[in-house]
Parts: sequence; C-alpha cells; structure tokens
Amino acid sequence: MFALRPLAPVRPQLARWLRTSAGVGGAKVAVVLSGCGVYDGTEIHEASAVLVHLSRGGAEVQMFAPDVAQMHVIDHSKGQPAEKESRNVLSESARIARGNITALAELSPSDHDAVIFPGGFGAAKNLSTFAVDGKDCVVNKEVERVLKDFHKAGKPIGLCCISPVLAAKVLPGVEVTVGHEEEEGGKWPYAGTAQAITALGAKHHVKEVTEAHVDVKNKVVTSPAFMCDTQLHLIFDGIGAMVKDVLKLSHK
Ligand SMILES: *[C@@H]1O[C@H](CO)[C@@H](O)[C@H](O)[C@H]1NC(C)=O
Ligand SMILES: CC(=O)N[C@H]1CO[C@H](CO)[C@@H](O)[C@@H]1O
Repeated sequence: MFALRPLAPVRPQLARWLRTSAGVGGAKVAVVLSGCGVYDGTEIHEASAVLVHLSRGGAEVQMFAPDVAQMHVIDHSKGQPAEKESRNVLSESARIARGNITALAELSPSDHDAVIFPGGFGAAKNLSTFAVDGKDCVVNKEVERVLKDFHKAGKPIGLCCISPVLAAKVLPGVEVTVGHEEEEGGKWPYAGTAQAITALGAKHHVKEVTEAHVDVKNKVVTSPAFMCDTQLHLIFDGIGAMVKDVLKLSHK
C-alpha cells in the first residue's frame, strides 16, 4: 500500500513556466481588426498568423474592432465593390474572432501589455482613409487614441503589411518598415507606400519579408507581410518575428 504524500510545493520558477505555457500569466495582448477579407477588411492569413504566434508565445489575447460601417464591400471573387451592400467592421471582424470581439472604444492600455494591428485594406479603408487620401489621410479617432495611449504608457505596438501607416500618421518620427522601396518586377507591388511613410514624417527602414523592424525608443515593431508578393510561409515567419519582438518588449 502506498501512503498518499502531499504534493511537493511547486518552485516559483516552475510555477511561472506552467502558467505561461498555459497562456495564463503571459502577456495580455489586444489585437485590433478592421473587417474580414483582404480587400475591404483584415487580411485573414495575417490575423491568423498573429494569433498562432501569440498562442505559441503564451499570450492571452482579446480582439477588438471599431463599431463603424465599412468604407465599402468588395466581392472578393470579382475584385469589385458589391453595390448596395453595407457591412459593419465589428460584425465582420467577429468572424475572425470566432464571435468573441469587443468594441474598440472599450480598449484601454491599463488592461493590456501590448497591442497588435494585422494588415489588409481595412486598415487603409476603415481604420484610416489612407487608401483614398494617402499621406493626407485621417485615422479613426479610436485607433488614434489607442495608438497614442499605448505609446504614452510605454507598451509595445506591433503592426504589419499596410498597418504601419497608422503609426506613421499618429506617432511623429516613428521608425517602421513596409518592406522594400522599389517594386522589383512586382515582388513589392505596394513599394510606393515607403514614400508615403516618409511624407507622413516617419522614418522608413528596408526589411525582408521574414524580418521585423524594432523601433526600440517608441516600442513599435513592424513587418512587411503581404506587402511582398511571396510564399505564405515566409509571411508567416515575418509575422512571427514581429510577434516575438512585441512579446519581448512587453517583458512578460
Ligand atoms: C472572450 O474573450 C475574453 C477576453 O479574452 C475571455 O475572458 C472570455 O473567456 C472569452 N469568452 C469566450 C466565450 O470564449
Ligand atoms: C462607411 C465608411 O466610409 N466608414 C469609415 C471607414 O473608416 C474611415 C476612416 O476612419 C471613415 O472615414 C469612414 O467613415
């Protein structure tokens, strides 16, 4: 017969590791979406890559989106606006969040250690007017507030693809990457964005698709993602580098 022995107390270090690996006690990260689908909302593969890498990094995630109408609805099978259709950014983003989404107005840096904005045209159409106005764009008021508040609180901000224009507009002098500055035969179809970044008063850094740029002073981490026309796994890896650096800067 075995006598039942009380469990030995778990050493603090091990206890911390157990909590982190279970996603409890890791960094609390807010992910801000802009709809569902590359041409009028969040780029779905980028959002998914962000979530996979956050999960692996032991983070606890909450998803947010502004409760506003989309600029328009694109029929993705035709690449054309679907006339007379209108959709709400929060409801569409809820598809990616498996239903669990919160209005962006409720996002406060006091509840989170970091914030991440995946890309997709939604960031340039619904979170800002960059797709229409370029360097003269305006940024959604809630998005502007969130970026400024996390920045002021010294909490890291991660962005990829076209989303770095949001930081470039709102945080003066910030360093970001949107990849390369020349189209290079179609490999970087949106290379002109780098010029707009500079025109917005930010500093552009050339990076490869598998890399992230870290602005240490501003705690802003960016990766090119779908700004590059390349294989999906390379985009996935670049987003992984971005997420890893965001988690590192959050010190959790
Ligand atoms: C929804 O997300 C919140 C915040 O991350 C979490 O606390 C809650 O358990 C989630 N609810 C469901 C039904 O998954
Ligand atoms: C319908 C519409 O255009 N909705 C909004 C999408 O986001 C931009 C940027 O904030 C707003 O200007 C639009 O009103």
